[in-house]
Amino acid sequence: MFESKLLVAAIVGKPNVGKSTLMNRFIGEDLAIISSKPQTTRNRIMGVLTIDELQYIFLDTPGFHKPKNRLGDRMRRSIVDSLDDVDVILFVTYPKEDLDAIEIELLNMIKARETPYLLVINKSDIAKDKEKLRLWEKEISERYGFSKGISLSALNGENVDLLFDGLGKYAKEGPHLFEEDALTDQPEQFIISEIMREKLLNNLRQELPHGCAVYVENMQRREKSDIIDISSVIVCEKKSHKGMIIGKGGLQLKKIASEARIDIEKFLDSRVNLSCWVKVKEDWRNNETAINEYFQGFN
Ligand SMILES: Nc1nc2c(ncn2[C@@H]2O[C@H](COP(=O)(O)OP(=O)(O)OP(=O)(O)O)[C@@H](O)[C@H]2O)c(=O)[nH]1
Ligand SMILES: [Mg+2]
Repeated sequence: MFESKLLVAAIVGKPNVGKSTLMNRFIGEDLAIISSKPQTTRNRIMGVLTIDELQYIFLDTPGFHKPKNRLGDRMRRSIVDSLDDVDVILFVTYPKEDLDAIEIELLNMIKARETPYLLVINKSDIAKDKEKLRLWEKEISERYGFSKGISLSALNGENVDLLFDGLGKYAKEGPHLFEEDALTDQPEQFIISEIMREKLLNNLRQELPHGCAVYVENMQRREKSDIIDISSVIVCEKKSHKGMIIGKGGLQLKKIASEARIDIEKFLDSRVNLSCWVKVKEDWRNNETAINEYFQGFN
C-alpha cells in the first residue's frame, strides 16, 4: 500500500505574467481563462491533478496590483488568503532588468511566512540572450532569498516539466482532498461565466471588459434531450458600454455568444443553448452587494 501525499502550490505574481497559462500547463486543461490584458483572473482558481499517490493542488490567483476599487480589494484579499496553508509558493515574473516595487511588496508578504518560495521566470521564449537570462535568474534568486529559480515558457512548455518534477519534494503525507479525476473545486456555473468573460476580453477593446462581470442565471438540461439551456447575464458599467457589447444589429454579442457556446459545449460535453442578457449597473466594482451577487460566493 502506498501513502497518499498532497502538494498545495500557490501561483502568484503581477498581472499578465502568465500565471493562468502556467497552471493550465500543469494540469493539462484550459481551466483558467487567459488574455493579453492585465487583471484577467479575478478569483482564486483551483486546478487539481492526481498522479498515483500524489495529488497536486494549484491555486491560480489574480495579478497582484494596487487596488483601485472594491473589486481590486477583493482580488488582493484572495491573493493574500492563498499564501496561507500552502506547501510552496511559485512567484512568477518575466525576463527584465529587476523586480519592480509592486513585486517587492508581494515578496515581502511572502517572506513574512515560513513557506518555501520559488522564482519562476516565465516567458523565457522572449529572452534573446539565454546566458543573460541565466545570470539574472541566479542574481534575483540570491538577492531575494528564493529557494530555487527556474526560467521557463508556459506558452511553449519549455522547462515546465523541470519545475513540475521539482515540486514533489514539497508534498506532505496526507489524504487527498478530491477524487482522482477531479479538475477543480469551481462549480460549472463559474467556469461557464469565465468562458464568457474570456470572449468579452478577446472581442472588446481596452478597458471595457474590465468593467464587465458575467454570471449564470439559470442552467437546466432539457428533459429527454441532450441540450442544456443556459441563461447568462453580462453586467457592464455604462449604457454606452451596453451598446458596444451588443453591437450594430446585435452582431458583436452574437459573435461573443457563439464563441462562448463552442467552448462551453466542449467543457460540458453536451449541446448548449446559450442566451445572454446585457445589464447596466453603474460603478458595480465599488458595490460590495453587487460584487457578491455576481461572484455567487466564489473566492
Ligand atoms: N511569450 C510568452 N507569452 C506568454 C507566456 N505565458 C503566458 N503568455 C501570455 O501572456 C499573457 C497573459 O497570460 P495569463 O496567463 O493570462 O497571465 P496572468 O498572469 O494569469 O494574468 P492575470 O490573470 O491578469 O494576472 C497572454 O497573452 C499569454 O498568452 C510565455 O511563456 N511566453
Ligand atoms: Mg490569470
